[in-house]
Amino acid sequence: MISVISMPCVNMAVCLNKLFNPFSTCLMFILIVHSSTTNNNISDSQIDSNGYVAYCPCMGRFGNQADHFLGSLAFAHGLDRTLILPPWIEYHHDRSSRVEMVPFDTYFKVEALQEYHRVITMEKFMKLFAARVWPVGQRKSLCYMARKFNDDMIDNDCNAKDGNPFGPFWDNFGINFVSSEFHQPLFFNTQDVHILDAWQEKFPAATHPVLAFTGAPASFPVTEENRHLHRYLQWSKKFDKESDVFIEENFPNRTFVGIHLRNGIDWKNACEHINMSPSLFAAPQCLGYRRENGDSYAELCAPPRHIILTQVKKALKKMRTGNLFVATDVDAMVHDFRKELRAIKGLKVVRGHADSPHLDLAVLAKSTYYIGNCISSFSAFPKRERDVAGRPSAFWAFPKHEYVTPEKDLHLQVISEHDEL
Ligand SMILES: Nc1nc2c(ncn2[C@@H]2O[C@H](COP(=O)(O)OP(=O)(O)O)[C@@H](O)[C@H]2O)c(=O)[nH]1
Ligand SMILES: [Mg+2]
Repeated sequence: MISVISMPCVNMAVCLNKLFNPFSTCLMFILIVHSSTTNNNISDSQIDSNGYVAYCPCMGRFGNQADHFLGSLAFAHGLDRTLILPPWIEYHHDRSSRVEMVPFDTYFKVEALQEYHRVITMEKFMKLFAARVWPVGQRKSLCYMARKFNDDMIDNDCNAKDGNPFGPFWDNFGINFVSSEFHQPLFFNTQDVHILDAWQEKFPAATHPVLAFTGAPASFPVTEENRHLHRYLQWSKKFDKESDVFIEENFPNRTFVGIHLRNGIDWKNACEHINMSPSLFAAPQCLGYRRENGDSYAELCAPPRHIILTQVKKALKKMRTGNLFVATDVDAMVHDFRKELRAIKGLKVVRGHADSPHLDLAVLAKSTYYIGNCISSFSAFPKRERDVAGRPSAFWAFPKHEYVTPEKDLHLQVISEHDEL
């Protein structure tokens, strides 16, 4: 019966005809009722009675969003709520304000995350569960404290949809908020039982089935204790395969040094603030979370050309290969490598994919040896992936005493073409 009623209306003219035929109108009505109950036809056992966590990955590009993701996963795990996997927010190259939402599972396997905790893609949650679990009139946004940047914004509210990408993100799923709630003074460190209890008490699942955060419920950069969660972030079949094919085509023996050069103008500008920020961006990944290895310095953020050449040369020598893969946002320095390292036997320099940062990341993660930028959260992604897999990595100009003392500096500038390799 239902299958007859649910027959798709492939031709618009036939549909309109049916719509105005009294008998068909009745069928249409049943069809509409049927499809809306289908969405609600979720059994109680499929609903997480502990509730859900949703958030907008509204800060920064992929590297920042990935750091935030790991913290959000830990937060949902701490609260024992299902994490709704948001799409990744991508920005158009034309510098317009257009953003694109890329479903989470385009890049990563949902099943791998499920080994750690309950997760569901936002697309699936909105399609199958939202009407039942999170009715339209009961959607509240959650933020630490009121967000108000201009007079047009509402007082004492998260204004969760104000600005870009905030508005487009929730609009992508047709989500509007009826009101806001603030979670101050609570932060996201739910490993502290007092904090955890306070969250549960203030926001119980019975009254707050979905905690919908204006931004990620996590710190940036990812905290030390959450770094290991990266093991559950596994590339989707598509990216795993594409990176393998790329490696086989370019480096058939699969031995290569992978490097990340972050050198666009936005980066150079950011690096100018390094002296005012002893632990800028992803810096704790090499300087330590308690700055055990000192403060940031200019070369760590924007390594000079001679340091890059020296480190690459050392790495190729150590790995006994001439294969070099260069991923970059702007300048791959291909000409410099070919010229300055021409004495290296079998030197082959291959540049990455300007249009596919994720393919670059997947290839970097599979390199034999990796050198990244300690300050960059993009560089941090393959570093974590390699750490959990036990693969070796290094950072530009780190440790400082090896690369930037005045005497070493002089020494490093002389790169002999005739060194034994
Ligand atoms: N294709 C490609 N894009 C890159 C590379 N490095 C940086 N980008 C782009 O620049 C963005 C840098 O922003 P983000 O990921 O937040 O990292 P961060 O700014 O370096 O901390 C990335 O998301 C990419 O879009 C690279 O090696 N390859
Ligand atoms: Mg960034």
